Order: sequence, then structure tokens, then C-alpha cells
Amino acid sequence: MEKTWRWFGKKDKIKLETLRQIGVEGIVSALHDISNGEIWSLEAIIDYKNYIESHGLRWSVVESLPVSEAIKYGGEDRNFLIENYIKSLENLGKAGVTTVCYNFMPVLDWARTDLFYQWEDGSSSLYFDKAKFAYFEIHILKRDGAEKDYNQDILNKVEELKNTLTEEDNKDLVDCVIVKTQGFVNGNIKEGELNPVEKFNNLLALYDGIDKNQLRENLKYFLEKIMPVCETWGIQMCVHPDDPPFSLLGLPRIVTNEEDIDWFLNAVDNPHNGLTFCAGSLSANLNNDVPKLAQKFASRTKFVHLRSTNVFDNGDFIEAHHLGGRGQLIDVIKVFEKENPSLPMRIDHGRLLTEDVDKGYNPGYSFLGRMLALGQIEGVMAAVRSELNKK
Ligand code: DNO
Repeated sequence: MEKTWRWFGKKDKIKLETLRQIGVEGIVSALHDISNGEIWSLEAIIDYKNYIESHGLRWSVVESLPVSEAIKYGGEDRNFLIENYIKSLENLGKAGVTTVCYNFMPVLDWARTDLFYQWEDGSSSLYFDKAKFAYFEIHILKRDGAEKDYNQDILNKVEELKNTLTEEDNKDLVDCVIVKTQGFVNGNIKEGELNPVEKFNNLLALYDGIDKNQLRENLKYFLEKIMPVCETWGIQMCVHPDDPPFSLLGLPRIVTNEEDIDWFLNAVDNPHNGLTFCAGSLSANLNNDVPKLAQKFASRTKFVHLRSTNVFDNGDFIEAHHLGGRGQLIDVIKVFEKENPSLPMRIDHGRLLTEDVDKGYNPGYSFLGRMLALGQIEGVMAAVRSELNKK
């Protein structure tokens, strides 16, 4: 697979020169300064592409071309927003940047409750604490009926948290769930927002009455509209699985497991409608056998994210080391190196090592942690390829 790296543009603390020096071949990036819903002009795309290429790298994947909320909940302006999306795709196609990752998760692009969960050695990973998330819904958002989504064990823990968490802790939790993890991925709520909770609750309200079937229909509607431009310009669309792959905030989830993936691939059975195989997201659902899913969906996979998780009995999960955990990345690599070896692959997230701290990296996107994982994965890929060549 092609070794790619998610880079956040000229403001990224990590330089393209350095990425080339550590063996990266392609860049995964987006025009982060353009607001969600606006058209990416051909000029802006070509400028960005040229900048990447002037460093001896290629712009391999767009992650993401964000899908506006109104497209997901089927709002009045969805056709207008889809038209804009199509124009951006056309411009990307003209510039020759043809692999486009997006997601169809309502309101939250991804969710974690702790950005610095410590391992014994002092490094840290991102963590999802189910009880803390329940506390966030029940006592901070005060979402009607949220308690019904949790079992008694979790509700007991929520009560404990209610008695121990301070105002400052509450602020940190809000900042983590709806600001820090979202802002840098063109999320709905940006750093500096004065009333994040109110804004967030207003967004959630837009999904009143939207169930799983309706959200699926809205994805289908969107895909059917964009397929013609994808066919014309050879664009490979690849939806990112829901992270985490289970329902949150009473919202429907439609890319969590084998049945979901089968559904959307069949609903719009076009080779331009594909999947971002995010081993990390999929691994956080205990029913998912990650290498098996890789095997089944290899031919419709357009882009691979390598990451893993450890899932605990209480429903929490931590982002694991890349060679450990439920992701079984060695087996996943074996599948893709055999079935679809030209795919772009990036290390998804990495631990935060001591010298990564205070560098201001986006959550999950450390330098040393990701570089370590890239070295490990590169070794596995080389070993797998050498075995395949012997056969
Ligand atoms: C977080 C990422 C997501 C992902 C988008 C794709 O680190 O995995 O933000 O890029 O959901 O659209």
C-alpha cells in the first residue's frame, strides 16, 4: 500500500520535508480553510496540490470533503448543498485528486471523552469512557430520555461522576467532546464558541424524527446525485465508518458493521461508491471481526486507516498500540497487500509521547507516536510483501 500521512496544511507543525524524510509517499489533506458547504475552487485545489508536489509528494486523498448537516438530515437546502459538493468534486477531478473520504455521522464527526489517557510508561492515547459520555448527555446536555440508553451500572457511575466532577471538569469534557476533537476536522463547533452546549443542542434538534432508515435514505439520495460526476472524473468516494461504531446521543448510525456496509454498497452499486476501511473505528464494535471485514470489502475499499483499539467489559475503549488490540492489523495488511496493494494507507492516530506533548498537535495526530507506528507498519508491509513474492 502507498504510505500516506494526514497533514493539516501549511499551519501544520509537521513539515512536508520531514514527512518525505521518514518515507511518506502521499499526503492526505483537505482545504481546511474553506467552510463546510462552500465550493472548493479549481484554483485553490491546484495551488495546494502544487505545494504538496513541490516537496516530492503527491496529494493522494482528500480527507475530508465534508458533507453538510442539511444533506444528512435532509433539510430544505440539501439540493443546493449537493450542487456545491458536486462542483467541488468536479474541480478535484479536473485537478486529478480523485480519492475522496467523507463521513455521514450526524452532528459529531467522531467522539472521545479523554485526550490524554495515560499508559504505564507515561505516554497517552485517546479514550472513550462510556459512563463519562453518559454523564455528558444526561447532566450537561440534559438530553430528554438519555438515561434510557444506558444500563444501571453505567447510571450508577454517572451518579458517582455527578458527585465528583467539578465545574472545571465539566468544561473540559465539553471542550473535548464538542470542540477540540471537532474544530480541526471542519466540525460544527469551533474553538472560541461562546455557547457550545446550546449550539450543540440546536444541532441535535435538527435530527428529531430522523431514524436509521431515514438517514440511510439520505445517504443513498446524496450518493445517487454525486455518482455521475464521480464517473466522469474517475472519483472514488469512500465513506468513513462511524466512530465509535454504535449509537450516541440518540442519533442513528449507519456505517458500523458488515450489514451496514453491505447496505450502502448495494443501495448504490457503483464502483465509485466505496469505503474507507478504518480498522480502528470498526474494531471498537465487539461484533466486528476486522480482518474478515477487510477480506469481504477489499474490492470496494479505496483508502485504509490503520489503527486499533482495546475494548473493555464496561464499554470503554482505548486506542491501542498499532500492533496490538482488536484491529489485528497484521492480518488486515495481509488482506490488502494481496487483494488491493495500490491502495493509499495512513496511520490513524498515534500515542502522544513525552516529546510530543505541548507541540500543539491536533488530538490523535502526534508526530513521534505516529512515526513509531508508521515504522512498525512499514516493517509488517515489507514482510508481508516478501512472503507474497515468494508464492
Ligand atoms: C479523526 C478522523 C475523522 C475522519 C472523518 C472522515 O481523527 O478519523 O475526523 O477524518 O470522520 O470524514
